Amino acid sequence: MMQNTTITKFLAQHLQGEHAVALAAMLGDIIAACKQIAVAIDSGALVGNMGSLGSENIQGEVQKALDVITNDIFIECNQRSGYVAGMASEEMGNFIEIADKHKKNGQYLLLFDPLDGSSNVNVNISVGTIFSILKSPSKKPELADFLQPGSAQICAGYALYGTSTMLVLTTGNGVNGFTLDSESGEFYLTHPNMQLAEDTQEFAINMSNYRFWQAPVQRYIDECLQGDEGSRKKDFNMRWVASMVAEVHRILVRGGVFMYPSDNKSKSGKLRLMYEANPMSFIVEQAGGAATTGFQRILEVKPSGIHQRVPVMMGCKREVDRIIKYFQAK
Ligand code: P6P
Repeated sequence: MMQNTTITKFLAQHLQGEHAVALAAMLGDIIAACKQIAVAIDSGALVGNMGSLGSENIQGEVQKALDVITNDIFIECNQRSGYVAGMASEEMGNFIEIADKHKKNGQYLLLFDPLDGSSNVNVNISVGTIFSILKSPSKKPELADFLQPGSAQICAGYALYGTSTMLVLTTGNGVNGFTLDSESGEFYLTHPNMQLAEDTQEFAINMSNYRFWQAPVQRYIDECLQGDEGSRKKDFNMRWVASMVAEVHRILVRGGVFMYPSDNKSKSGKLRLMYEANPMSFIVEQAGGAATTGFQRILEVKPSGIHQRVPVMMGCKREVDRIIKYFQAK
């Protein structure tokens, strides 16, 4: 059944409060960027954009051509509304201040991972864009202005470039999902008021890191693997796509828990707080789930740097609460 609520109509009906006008304008630009990114990815192999550039980003990760292309698309599109005063991206060492002529309207900060899971792009597995919007204390933002806890976000969302292109977002009043109709170029409301299942029997973790995990993580996974013969008294399924956007989306739709804990290999974990963990935690909590580092609520972590990494365990609240209990019992 074809939906008839476009994302533009939905936002006009539902955005409220002091940021409503600014959010409508900024989300319009984000939607335009995600549509362009979807086209760039779709035609990637056809125009020779699937390769690596041989350069590394600030994370020390080899940059794909599409990492840079999508980063440039996001920057160009998100200067149009005049509300964004500064941007920070996984692909850029420092934040960028937007030129005065492009920020006549207001002062917000946009943080993003333009192509999360990009190592999957040349094997045709789903990838995504993650974004987070903060209020900026000034029109000339400094680094400290970006370093706000995730609880300060006014909007967060992701685009998932999968079997269909979707946009899922929250502004603090629940989570809603929209699917792109490639013929009309419109995003339509297809997943209203997304709510995480209370229970689950599915976990997502990169099992190859088992020997590096801390004891509470090994305990939780061991119990899942023991299935109905162990203390959980039910069998579990495992998934690992190596694309956080795809994992979190699956969890929003059918439940589960996603884990990228810190371990003896990466003491702070792998995922970045500001433009991966925080926006995804905001979405998961707004859908009734929970998100923890093992020691504290991710949204309460006081950032120390734009590219700071944190341990991430998020999803069904009952499972996350169990994991927290194991860290406390450690
Ligand atoms: P690994 C993608 O590079 C990413 O940042 C997340 O999207 C994903 O969940 C994780 O890293 C995958 O990491 O170590 O399994 O390749």
